[in-house]
Parts: sequence; structure tokens; C-alpha cells
Amino acid sequence: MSPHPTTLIPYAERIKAHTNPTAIKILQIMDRKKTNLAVSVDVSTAAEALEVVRRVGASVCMVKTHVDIFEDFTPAFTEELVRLSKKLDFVIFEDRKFADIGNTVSLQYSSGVHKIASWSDLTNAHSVPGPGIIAGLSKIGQPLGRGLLLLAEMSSKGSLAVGGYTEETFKMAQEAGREFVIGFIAQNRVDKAELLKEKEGEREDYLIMSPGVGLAAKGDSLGQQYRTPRECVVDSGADVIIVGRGIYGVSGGEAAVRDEAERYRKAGWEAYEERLKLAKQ
Ligand code: S5P
Repeated sequence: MSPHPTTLIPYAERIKAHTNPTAIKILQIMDRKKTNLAVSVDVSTAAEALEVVRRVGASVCMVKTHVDIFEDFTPAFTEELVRLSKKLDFVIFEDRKFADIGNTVSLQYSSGVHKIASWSDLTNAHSVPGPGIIAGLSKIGQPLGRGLLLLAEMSSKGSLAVGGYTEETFKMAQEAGREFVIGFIAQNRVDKAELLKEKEGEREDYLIMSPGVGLAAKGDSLGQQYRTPRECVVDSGADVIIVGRGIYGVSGGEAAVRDEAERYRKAGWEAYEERLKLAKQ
């Protein structure tokens, strides 16, 4: 099978195919810092999460959070995270996985304790409620220059997001337009080449971000499944790899977490360079 055309284009050259400020920022950072690594900081306190971010910040294009996990969440956390994102040059992705009707998600995104839209560059949503979920989130996020990913596939065993569901999710994103929906959480290039539209010689470009990445473990006891960075980036065409426990869970203290992030960054970047070589063959 020939490689997906988007995967043969360097990140820097893909910038011009985007208008969403968050998509542009992600691709610029990836190119500048030579990293396609996102670190997920799923720890139980905000203080611990900030510690991990300080250690891994230099190696990542993105920091992914689940702020509802923290037992000590306050707005001071997001202020510090935003400060670090500017200092260390990364994008913030609150992995909220919205899944309700448009009106409810617009409130969940803008309000409540977390006020996600006010500090998170990127968030994500399930497509199960239909296009109203995109409309509800975009009303809040698009004026702020935020971006949205749809979950088209999941890394966990037995996921129902397969086949027709995945295809319909892609279509829903395509119909919504890329002013706000910039890509997918997926395990494969769900933006199949033959479905991509072309305008004035420019092909539609979507960012594929893949969680379920590990260099050591193959999975966990709760259905998570891991692939290596190379499997994700070269074999399946992912643009960004998302790593959680593989990095923040490593034993050996502060320096070990920093070193592990660097190890994943290198593995992800070498895989990206390897796939670009396929373009020259
Ligand atoms: O399909 C998915 C989608 C997501 S966003 N599978 C996932 O694992 N995730 C998230 O990625 C999950 O919520 C977690 O925050 C991270 C994976 O963490 P790890 O510790 O298993 O690497």
C-alpha cells in the first residue's frame, strides 16, 4: 500500500494548508523543536503535574491534561501552565472528550470550575451526539482561536469507534470545516486519501494524534493497548504521539522523567524522518 500523501509532506510545509491558529502553532512548534511528542500528565495533583511539565516541557510540542483528575485544582494551575507553555513553547490540550448535546458542551467548555476554553488551546470531542457537538464547542472556541479534535478511533480494546463510526466521524469533521476541527484522535489515517478535497491545488490537511504509545509495555490491565512510536508514525501515519505513563511513570526521579521524554522525542522524530524518506523513493 502506498503511503498516505499527507505523511510525505514535512510538518513545516503543511502549515500553509491551515487557517486555524492552534493548528498552525502546533505545526510551527513541531518543526522548531523537532518534536512530535505530546505528554499526557495524568497525575493526581496539580503540583505534581506542573513538576512533570517543567521536566518534559523542552521535549514536547504539546502537554495534555485531564484537569478533572486533580484533587487540588485551582485557576492558579492553569495560569502557571499557560506561563510554562509560553516559556517552554508547547500547546495545551485539555483532553475533555466532550460527548453531549451542543448546548451542554458549550457550557461545559466555557464555564464551571475549569473554564477550559479560557486556557486550553486544543480540546476533543466524541462524534456520537452528531454535528451539534461541533457547533456548540465552536461557538465558544473558534473566536478564541482554539482547535478541536474528534475521536475517530480509540486505543482501548473493544472500542466501538471502528468501521462506519470512524468513517462518519471523518465526514462530520469534513462537513464542519477546518476553521475549528483540525484533526482526529485516531490509531490510523482516518482521513483517507481518496476522501480529501482539493482547492486551488491545496489538499485538505488533518492532524492525526495517536495515544496508546509505549516503548516498554504492550498494554495495561484495563484494556489500554500500546504501540511503539515507529509503529504509530511510520506504519500508521500518526502526526503526533501521545505518551502518558511511559514517561511520567518512569522510576528514577526527576532526571529519569526528563531523559525518558527525550528518548520518546527522539524515537518519534526519527520515525517522522524515516517516513519522509519514503517520499524521495
Ligand atoms: O483512544 C484514546 C484516546 C485518548 S485521548 N486512548 C487514550 O489512551 N487516550 C488518552 O491518552 C488517555 O485518556 C490518557 O490520558 C492517555 C494515555 O495514557 P497512557 O498512560 O496510557 O500513555
